[in-house]
Amino acid sequence: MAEPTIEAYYLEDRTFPPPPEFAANALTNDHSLYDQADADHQAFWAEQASQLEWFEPWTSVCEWKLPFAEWFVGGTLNVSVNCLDRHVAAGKGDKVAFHWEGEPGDTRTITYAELLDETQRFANVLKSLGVARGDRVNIYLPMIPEAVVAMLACTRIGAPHSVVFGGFSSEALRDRILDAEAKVLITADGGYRRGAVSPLKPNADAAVAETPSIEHVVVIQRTNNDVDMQDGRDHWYHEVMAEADPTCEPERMQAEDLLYLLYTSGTTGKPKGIMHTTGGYLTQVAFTHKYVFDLHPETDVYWCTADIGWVTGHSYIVYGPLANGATSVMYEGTPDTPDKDRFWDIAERYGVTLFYTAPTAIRTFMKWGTDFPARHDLTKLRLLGSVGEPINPEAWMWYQEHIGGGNCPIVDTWWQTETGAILIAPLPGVTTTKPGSATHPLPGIGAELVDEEGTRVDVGGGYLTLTQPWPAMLRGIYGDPDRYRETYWSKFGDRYFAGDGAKLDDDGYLWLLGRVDDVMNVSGHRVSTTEVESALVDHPTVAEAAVVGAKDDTTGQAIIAYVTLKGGNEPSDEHGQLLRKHVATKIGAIARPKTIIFTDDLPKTRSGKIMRRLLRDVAEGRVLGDTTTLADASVVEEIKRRAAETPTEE
Ligand code: 7RM
Repeated sequence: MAEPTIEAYYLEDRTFPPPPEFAANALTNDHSLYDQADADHQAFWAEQASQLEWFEPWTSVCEWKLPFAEWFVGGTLNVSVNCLDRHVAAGKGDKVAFHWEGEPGDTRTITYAELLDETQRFANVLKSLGVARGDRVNIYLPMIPEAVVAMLACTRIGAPHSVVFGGFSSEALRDRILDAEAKVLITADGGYRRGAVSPLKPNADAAVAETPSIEHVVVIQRTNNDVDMQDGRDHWYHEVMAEADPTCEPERMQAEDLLYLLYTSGTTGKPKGIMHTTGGYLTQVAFTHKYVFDLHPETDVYWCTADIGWVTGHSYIVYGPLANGATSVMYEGTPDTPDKDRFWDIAERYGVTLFYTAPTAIRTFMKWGTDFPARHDLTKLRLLGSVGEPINPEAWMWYQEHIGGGNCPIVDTWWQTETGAILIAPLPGVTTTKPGSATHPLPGIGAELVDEEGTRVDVGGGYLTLTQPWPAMLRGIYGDPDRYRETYWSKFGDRYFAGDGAKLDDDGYLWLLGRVDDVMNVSGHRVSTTEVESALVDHPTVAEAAVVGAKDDTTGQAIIAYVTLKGGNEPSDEHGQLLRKHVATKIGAIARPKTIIFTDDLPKTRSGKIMRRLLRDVAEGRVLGDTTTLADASVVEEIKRRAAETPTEE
C-alpha cells in the first residue's frame, strides 16, 4: 500500500501585498512576465538570454532529451565579458563592484575596471601555469576579493572551477580535487574568523599530497601566518600577478560548455559534483537576480551574506550581481565579531538597500535580541531575502519588523545547488506574500506537487517536482550519469524530483516543508518537521527548534523537539508542558511533541542547515552517523547529555 502524502496544516493566514511605493517603482508590477512565459516558454527564455552579450547567437533555444537539457545551442559567449568588459565598455568602469570588508575591519573598494584588470592578469597567470580551456581548477579560499577574481579568471579562459568551502577539511578538499582531477589549486595562507587566523595552506598541503593531478598551487597572502612553499609547485599570488600580462582575450565558449562543478553531499557518502554550464546558467542567474531582488543597479547596494563556497555565493554574490552590473557588499567574517551588531554596522555604513541571508542567521539574530539591530540606522533597506531552509513565519515577522522596519517586502527564495538559480519566490512588486510561504514558481518555471503515485496534488501536501527544463538546471553529476538519472529523474516519471515536501494552500501558495527524509510518520500521519518547528518558534520564548521523529512502539514515530530558548528564559519541565500544549493548539494533538529537550545550540551544517539526521541518531540512542559536515562537533555531545537528563511524556 502506498504511504499517505504529507499532512498539510495551515498555520498562517496573514498576507502582505507589495508596499504601494515599492510596487510603483518596481521593475515589474504586473503579471506580464508570467503571461509571456506561459504564452511561449522558449521565447520567454530567449528574451532573457538576449540580455547577455553573445559572440554568436544560438540556433536552438532548448533541446530536451530527458533527463538531459541543452540550452541556447550553438551560441557562444564568455562569462567574464558579460560580468566585466561589457560594463566597462558602457562607461561603468568606475562603478563599484564590491565594497569588501575584512573581519579585522580592513576594507577594499573594487571597481568594475579594477576587477577586469585583475581578472585578465590572473587569467594569464593560470595560462602560464599550464591551464588550458576545459582543464579544471580548484579554489579553496576565504571570503576575499581574490576568490571572485579566481572564479572570473577561470571563466575567461574556459577552465571550469570547483570551489570548495574554506571551512572544509583537507580530506573533503582532497576528495573533491580527486573527483574533478583539477590541475591547479588556488588557496590562501589563511582567513580571519571570529577574531583569529584560520589557516588554509596546511590543509591545502595535506590535500595536495594525495592529489597527483595538481601541478601548481597559487597562494594568496591574507593573514601572513608562516606557510611552507614547495619550490616549483607553489607560487605567491602577488609575485606571479606582478609579472602577468595585463590583457587576456576571452575564450569564446559554447553555451553548453562546463562553467563549474560544485560538490554537494548526498544521502550516501560520496559527494556529487553538480555540473553547471555557461549560457543557460548565466541567463537565469541574471534574470532572477534582477527581478527577484528588484535590482536598480545605479542606486542599490546589494549584500548577500552567503559564503562563496556555496551555490548561493556562486549565483548571487558573483555571477548574477556582476552580470547585472550591481554594487555589492562582501564581508569576510562572522556576524558576532567584534560584537553581535557587525552585520547592521556594515549595512548602515555602506547603505545596503537589498539584503539576502538565511533563516539560520535570522533565528540567531532573534536569539541575540533586538538591541543589536536597533543600534543602527537600517532605513536604507528596501527589500529582504531569505534562502537555505524554510523560514518559520515567526522569524519572517521578526525579520520584517526588526530588520526591515516594517516596510520591506520579503522574498523567500526556494532553490537548490542543482537548480542553479531561484525557482520559487515572490516578485516583490507583484506578489502578495504570506509569512513562511515561498509563494509561487517564477515566470518560466513549472513546479507541481504530486502524491506517492505521481498524481498531481492541487491542494494539500505532496512531493515537489519540476515539470519543465529550466536554463540553469544541472546538466548532470560529474562522471556519473546513472546517479544523475537515479537521484532526480526516477521517482516520478518525467518529472524532476527535488527531494522536498511541500503543500499548496487553498489560495495556491506553496509552503516548503523540508526534505522528505525529514518528514515524520506519527500514527500513520505524515507530519512535517518544519510545521512543528514553526509552531514552536511561534511561541514568544522560543528562538529556534529542530524536530525529528524517533521510533516509537505505539505510534510508529514519536515527535522529539530540540528547543533553544530566547535569552532570559529558563528551561523547566513546566515550560516543556507549555510548549507541547502550544503546538497542540497551533497544529493539532497529533503534532504534540512527546519530548522536548532544551539545548543552547543545534547541530548544523557549515551552511547553516539543521542536521536532523544526527538528532534522530541521538533520539534513538544510535551511534552517530557521518559528522564530517557538521560546523561544530561539540554541539552534539552537549545535546546527548541534555537528552539523557530529559524525562519523556507518556
Ligand atoms: C540554495 C540552497 C537546497 C535545499 C532545498 C531545500 C532547502 C533552500 C529554501 C529551502 C525552504 C527555502 N541550495 N531550501 N531554500 N527550503 N524554503 N526558501 O540552499 O543545495 O544547499 O540546498 O535547501 O530543502 O532542497 S542547497
